[in-house]
Amino acid sequence: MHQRAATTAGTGTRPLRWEARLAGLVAGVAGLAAADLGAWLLAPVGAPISAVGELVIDLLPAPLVNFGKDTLGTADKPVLVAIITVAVLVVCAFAGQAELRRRFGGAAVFAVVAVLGLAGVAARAGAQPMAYLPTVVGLSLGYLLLRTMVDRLETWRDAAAAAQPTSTARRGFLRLALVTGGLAAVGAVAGEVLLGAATRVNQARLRLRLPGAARPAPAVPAAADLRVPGLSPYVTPNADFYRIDTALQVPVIDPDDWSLTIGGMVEQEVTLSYAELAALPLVEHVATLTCVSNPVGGELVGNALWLGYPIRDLLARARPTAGADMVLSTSQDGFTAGTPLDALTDPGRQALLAIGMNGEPLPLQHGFPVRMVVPGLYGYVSATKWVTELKVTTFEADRGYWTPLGWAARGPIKLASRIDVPRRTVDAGRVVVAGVAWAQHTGLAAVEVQVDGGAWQPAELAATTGPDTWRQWSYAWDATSGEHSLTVRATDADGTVQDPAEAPPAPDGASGYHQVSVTVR
Ligand SMILES: Nc1nc2c(c(=O)[nH]1)N[C@H]1C(S)=C(S)[C@@H](COP(=O)(O)O)O[C@H]1N2
Ligand SMILES: [Mo]
Repeated sequence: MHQRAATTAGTGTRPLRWEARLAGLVAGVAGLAAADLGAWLLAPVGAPISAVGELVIDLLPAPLVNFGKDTLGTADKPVLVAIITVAVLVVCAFAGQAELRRRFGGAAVFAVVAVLGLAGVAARAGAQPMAYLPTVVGLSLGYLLLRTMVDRLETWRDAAAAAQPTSTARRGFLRLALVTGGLAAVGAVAGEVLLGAATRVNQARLRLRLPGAARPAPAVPAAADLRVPGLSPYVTPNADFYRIDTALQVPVIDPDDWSLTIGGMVEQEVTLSYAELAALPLVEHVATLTCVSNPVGGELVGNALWLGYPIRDLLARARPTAGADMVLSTSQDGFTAGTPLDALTDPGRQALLAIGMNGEPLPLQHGFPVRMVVPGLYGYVSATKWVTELKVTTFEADRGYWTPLGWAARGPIKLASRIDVPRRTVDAGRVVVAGVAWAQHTGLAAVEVQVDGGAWQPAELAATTGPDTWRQWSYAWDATSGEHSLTVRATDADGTVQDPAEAPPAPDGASGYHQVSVTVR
C-alpha cells in the first residue's frame, strides 16, 4: 500500500483509497438491500443478517448471551443485528479497496461474506433451498455494482497517472456512487420495513394458541389412508398444500389489526375482530379444496382439517335482505370472490370463516389470519384468503375477480378422479393402482379402473369423514409385461358418472378421464 501510494504520488495522483471504500460501502448496502427484499419476496428465513445473528447467538457462550439479555433487555437482538450490519459494511468497504488494488480482490471478500451469510441461513431451522437465493443474489449484485464503480475509479486513476484532467472521471464516479448509494439506502429501508413486518407477523402467528373447537371433528378414521407408497395422504400436510393466489407478495396481517365487516344488503352491519372470532364457538370440518385451474390429473387439490366459525351464523346476525343471492368476499390484497348466498346460509354445509388449518393457525400463504372455506365450490368463487369484507349483494350487481376475466360466475367443483400410482414403470405381477377421487358435498359412490380400454373394474374406496372430502381408492391389477394404459372414473352419491368429455379448465373446470401410460417390465 505504501508502495502504491509512493508510485501514484510520484505521478501526481492519490491512491483513491477512500473513494474505493465508499464504493465498497455503497455496494454492500445495495447487496444487503437486495438480499432483504429478496428474502421478503421469496423466503423470510433467507434474510442473511438476522440468520447470521441467530447463528452468533447459538455459538456464543451462554453467559455472554445472558449478559446481553440482562444489560440490553429486548434490545439485545436489534443491537446484535446492528453490530453485524456495521461489521459487514466495514468489510464491504475494505472489499472496495481490495477491488481497486486488484481485479476480483473485492469479489473474494464478498464471497467470504456470502459464505458467512449462507452458513447463517443453513443453520436456521426450516431453511428451504429458496432461502439461499437472497444472499447469493444480493452479494452478486453488490459485487457487480462494486466492479462498475471501481471501473470509474480506474479511469480516474489512469487519467491522473497520465497527467490528464481528472474532473470528468471524478464526477462520473461520484455521480454513480451517490445515485447507487441513494437507491440502495431507500431499498435497504424498504427491505427492513417489509421484512420486519413479515417476521413480526410470523412470530405473532407462532405465538398464537388456537382455541379448541366447541364442535371438534370426529377423528379421521384410520381406514381413510390406504398407505400406498406414492398415494396422496388423506389429509394434506400444510407444507404440501397447493397454493394459488394473485398476490405478488403474501399479505402480512397482524391478527390484532384484522377485522371483518359484513355489509351490503343486510339489516344490520356486523364487524368482527380476530379476538371476537376466536372466542366464538368454533367448529372443525375436513374439506377438500380444489382449484378451477386444476387440469385432469393435476395437483391443485388438497384436503385439510379446518377450524372456523360457520359463516351462516354471522350472516344470521347481519340478516341479509330479500333479493340478495351472492356474497362478495374481499381480501386485504383486493382479490374478490362471489359465492352464492344459499351455499353460505345452508345449514347442511359447513361454510367456514377459518382460522386454523390442520391444527395450526393458517399459514401466511394460506390466508393468515382468516380465510373462507366453502365445501363443494372451486376456490376462486369461495375460498378467499386474508378475507376482510363480506358484502351481501347479487350476481347481477357484482362479480368476483376472475369472472370478468372469462371464468364462470358460479363454480361448483366437478366430479373428478386421479391416478397417483403407478405413473411410469412397474414390475409384472400384482400392482396396486391407487389415487384419489372427489365429488365435494355430494360424496362418492364408486371409482372404477379400466385397463387398455377393457371393461370398467370396481376399485376399493377408502373411508372418509364425509361427503366434503376426496377419498383414496385402490385397485389390484395383475400387470403383464408391455405397455399399458390405465384410466379412472368416479360415480357420485347421486349416481352421476364422471363426464368423459374433455374440457380445459376455463371457464368452469376441467373434465375428462385421467389416463396414465405404464410400462410393465
Ligand atoms: N386473497 C385471495 N384469496 C384466494 C385467491 C387469491 O388469488 N387471493 N385464490 C383463490 C383460489 S383460485 C384458490 S384455488 C384458493 C387456493 O387456496 P390455497 O392457496 O390455500 O390452496 O384460494 C382462493 N383464495
Ligand atoms: Mo383456484
